[in-house]
Amino acid sequence: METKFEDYWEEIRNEIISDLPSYKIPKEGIDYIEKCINYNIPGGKMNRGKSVLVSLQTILNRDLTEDETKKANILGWAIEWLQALFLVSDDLMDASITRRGHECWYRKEEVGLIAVNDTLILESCIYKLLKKYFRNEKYYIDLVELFHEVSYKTELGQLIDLITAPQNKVNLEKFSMDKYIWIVRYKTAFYSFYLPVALAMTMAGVSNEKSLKVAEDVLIPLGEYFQVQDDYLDCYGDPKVIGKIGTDIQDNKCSWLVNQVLKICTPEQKQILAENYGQDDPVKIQRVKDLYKELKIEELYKQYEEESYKNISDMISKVDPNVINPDVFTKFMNRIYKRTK
Ligand code: DMA
Ligand code: MG
Ligand code: MG
Ligand code: MG
Repeated sequence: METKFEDYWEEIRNEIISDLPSYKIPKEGIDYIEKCINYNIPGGKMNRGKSVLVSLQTILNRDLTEDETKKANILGWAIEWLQALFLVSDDLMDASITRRGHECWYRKEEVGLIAVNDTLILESCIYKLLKKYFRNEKYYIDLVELFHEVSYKTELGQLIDLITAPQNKVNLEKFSMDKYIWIVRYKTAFYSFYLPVALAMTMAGVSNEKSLKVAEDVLIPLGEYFQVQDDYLDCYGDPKVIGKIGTDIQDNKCSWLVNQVLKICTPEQKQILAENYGQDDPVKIQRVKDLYKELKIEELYKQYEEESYKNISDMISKVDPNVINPDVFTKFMNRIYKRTK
């Protein structure tokens, strides 16, 4: 029977847990880490993780060996691991309530600000996994550098996301569509879209500066589209489906929706926005949502969705198949187009 992505989870977790006694760490530490890992790593959509294998298959265009399959899935789990640590810190910084249908990790009584150190432990685990499974591959250092560079970009994106949204200091002049695009490319697109494909290309031995640039040029706009969807779902998604409760309005976020308002609103509407945005008050949040409705922001989103799909399809059709099989991108796009979660 074919091994699925999820089937590698047990092995990977054991890899990390079974190594802990070598540090002579007290038993309660092992229990805590095990709980942290079980709580935060599995349970997502696993789109990012699963896409390494699909990308590798598409690039090589042949059946993969058992070893290749395993390695691609391990890299997929390493991305899920990266995603988990970004989400733990993101929820803490965004003051979110739920994630994947559960209470956010930092909100658990026994966790709180220990979550900060937990994200660092989770990050270290990625490099332990890479070492364990890839130490002897000639592309080992390329993998390590990719994870480092993409992590750095994500952190820079998170930084600007956060300092553009100071608590209780609404200043709509800080927002702009240009800044928005920069933020979402850095905080989301690199790790969610470029990384899985770049890892597969590295494994396949087809990663060089030129081919990675071709991949980046398609995957970054795709990631941008994905984050616009995330911003839309923050306001209009069903918490039961998306597994989280939106916080962008009260968090004063430079979101896609608020930037659309700023593009078309009258000075009076801008005043209403300034008075109601970025405050954790249900009445004010509703006033902002009413303004979105008045300005038909949801309809603008539907338009954007169609246009993006066309633009990205167009970009994909121009990719030279000798550099990389364009199906890699098409498959990725079709997995997220018109998503509701
Ligand atoms: C997410 O941005 C970015 C990272 C790096 C986790 P976000 O705060 O909009 O994400 P979410 O809506 O999932 O909290
Ligand atoms: Mg968040
Ligand atoms: Mg955030
Ligand atoms: Mg969001």
